[in-house]
Amino acid sequence: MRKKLIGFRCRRMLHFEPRKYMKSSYHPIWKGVNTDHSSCQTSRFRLESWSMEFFVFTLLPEIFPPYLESSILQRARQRGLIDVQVHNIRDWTTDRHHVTDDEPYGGGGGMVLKPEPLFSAVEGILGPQLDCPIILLTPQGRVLTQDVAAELTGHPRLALICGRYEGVDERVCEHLITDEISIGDYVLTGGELPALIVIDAVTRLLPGALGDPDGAQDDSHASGLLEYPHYTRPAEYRGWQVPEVLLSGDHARIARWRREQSLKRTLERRPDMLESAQLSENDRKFIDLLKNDKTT
Ligand code: 9WO
Repeated sequence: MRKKLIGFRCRRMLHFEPRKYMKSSYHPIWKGVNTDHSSCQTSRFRLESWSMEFFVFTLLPEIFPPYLESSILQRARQRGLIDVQVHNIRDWTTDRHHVTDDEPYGGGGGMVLKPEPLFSAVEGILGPQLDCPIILLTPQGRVLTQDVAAELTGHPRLALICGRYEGVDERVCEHLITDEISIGDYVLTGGELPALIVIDAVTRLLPGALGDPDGAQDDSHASGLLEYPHYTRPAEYRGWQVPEVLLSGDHARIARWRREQSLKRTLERRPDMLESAQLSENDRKFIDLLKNDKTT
């Protein structure tokens, strides 16, 4: 039987109606659904007939097609689940040399992305309303998690701004950007790869993107635990055996083994995730057992 629900935390609030929009607003109506995603830990929404448009603003548009034309994202675009428009910020310069950067006020090294072409590009493409999230990819943003990705599926349109040089003029951040997202605590040479990562993480949550309408529900971060180990044929490779339980055909035993492996891995590698995972009485007993094994 297909699982009808994603996750478990917000089960009460799930519904099965297609997405609808309020007039002249980008906010979908989540009838009976909790839209306060901050209180939820994992992606757990049943999304139906979803589609999204991404507007990317970058100085290096050529980075995007190879990834967007591959595999899942290519298929999602062909199915009309997503549309990605990549715009070159440089096309919106008005000077003869198409300059997009300038020296920082106050001195110091490096160059700063000028505000005018970015404002012009975003306002020119999205219109003066700017009625969708305008996201800057920056190490100073909130960190992209499965929750954030799920939250972003609630918007039919997203603008992704990719910085270059040493930074973006602060007035862009203050007056154009509505959200800042980081993919982790490291510095890159630009926001392009983070933008692709946001598109990837969000797209695979859209129903039908993975072929299986329930596909994205079972992955590690959706359950709040890390994934159990996977095996495929052959049953023995270089003398290494697939765990016997997986060949047993005993589905209850397999499910229990997988759950225990997930718990064990999460305890070993990401104990922080256990704090917020939804655990049964049996899960807790098993974890206590593991902890005792370690200390004795
Ligand atoms: C770079 C930076 C370094 C230390 C503290 C704050 C910082 N902000 C930025 C920044 O916004 N940089 C712009 C985009 C321009 C230079 C290259 N950019 C960038 C984005 N480098 N790294 C990222 C990034 C984006 C999302 N998640 C991780 C890294």
